[in-house]
Amino acid sequence: MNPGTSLSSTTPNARTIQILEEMCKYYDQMQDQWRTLAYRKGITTLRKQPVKITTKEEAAALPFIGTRLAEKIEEIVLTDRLRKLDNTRGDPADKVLRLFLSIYGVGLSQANKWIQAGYFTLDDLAAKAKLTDNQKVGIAHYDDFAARIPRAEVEAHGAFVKDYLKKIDPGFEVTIMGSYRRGAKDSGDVDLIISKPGTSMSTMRAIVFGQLVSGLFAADFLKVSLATSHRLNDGSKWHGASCLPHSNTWRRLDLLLVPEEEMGAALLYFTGNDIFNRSMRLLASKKGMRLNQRGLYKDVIRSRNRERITEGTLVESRSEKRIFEILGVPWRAPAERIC
Ligand code: DCP
Ligand code: MG
Ligand code: MN
Repeated sequence: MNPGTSLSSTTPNARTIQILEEMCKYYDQMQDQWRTLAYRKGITTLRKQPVKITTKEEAAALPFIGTRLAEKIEEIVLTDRLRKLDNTRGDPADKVLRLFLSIYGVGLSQANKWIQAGYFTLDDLAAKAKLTDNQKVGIAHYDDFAARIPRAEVEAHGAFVKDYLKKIDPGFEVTIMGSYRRGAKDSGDVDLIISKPGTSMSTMRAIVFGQLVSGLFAADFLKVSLATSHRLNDGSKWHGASCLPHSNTWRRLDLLLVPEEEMGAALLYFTGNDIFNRSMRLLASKKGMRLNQRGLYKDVIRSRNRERITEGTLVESRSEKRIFEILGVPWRAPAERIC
């Protein structure tokens, strides 16, 4: 997944970490965000230990490891396995749920509805379920979207978009983001920031969502647009799939349109990872500030239950480094932004 993972074999807790990572992956597939986060934090702590952690008392004394995770660590050391993980692996209902949850854009409530309707396979869904357009694409290209994309191919998708856009307007810049910018050897999708210095959003929008996207469809590089929720999209995003010439594997592609003055905040957001972003946002809110993909804001007034009352005033959005400085966080290179 990330370059840090390969280091795990050199720690005295390598075997424990390996099994905890499998459990964490299971919770991630189940879209159980809390347990996924708890496991990731616990694994990070464990990876830093210079000695092997063998008892639940030793484990529970460490940061981010609660009693239940501590008990699991002891169980792994004593038995070389984790019953909970073995149980989930054997459960067929669970397997179906994980299959459905791994379809692009499918959440827990949709997956459970399908199970209650008696569907067990992707073929069942394709033949019998009433599907949205996104779900149809997610099922038809299930294997494509589940496959990791090698780093060189991520680069090729980025280059295709960049070359095409430069022909329309050489002033545009295209930057590959997400796990690629963190240095990952392969990625789940291709994330691109598109920007033209000194140019308004409306002008960029007209060129990118007008000429670029339609041109890339005509070139048979883009294959489909995937609908995004209006709540999450302010007209700066495009989601869909692309395919290189002479290939028939569709890849998920995300475009983010960014005005020059917001580039720092956008770089920070789109580099991730998502957990790192969450911790930066939490830190901002503890300092009375607010961080999102457009900027860092101060003087944000919140009610007693932390609900935001005012938007606050913009402090910084151009420079990624300045956002770290203002938040009092030592700079972390993209490859180190893994929690
Ligand atoms: N992001 C976020 N919160 C989300 C989704 C995304 O903060 N709920 C940010 C951080 C991510 C970046 O956007 O790193 C790109 O999102 P991806 O889902 O493409 O995730 P990655 O690129 O990090 O990993 P992958 O290789 O799986 O695509
Ligand atoms: Mg990505
Ligand atoms: Mn993405």
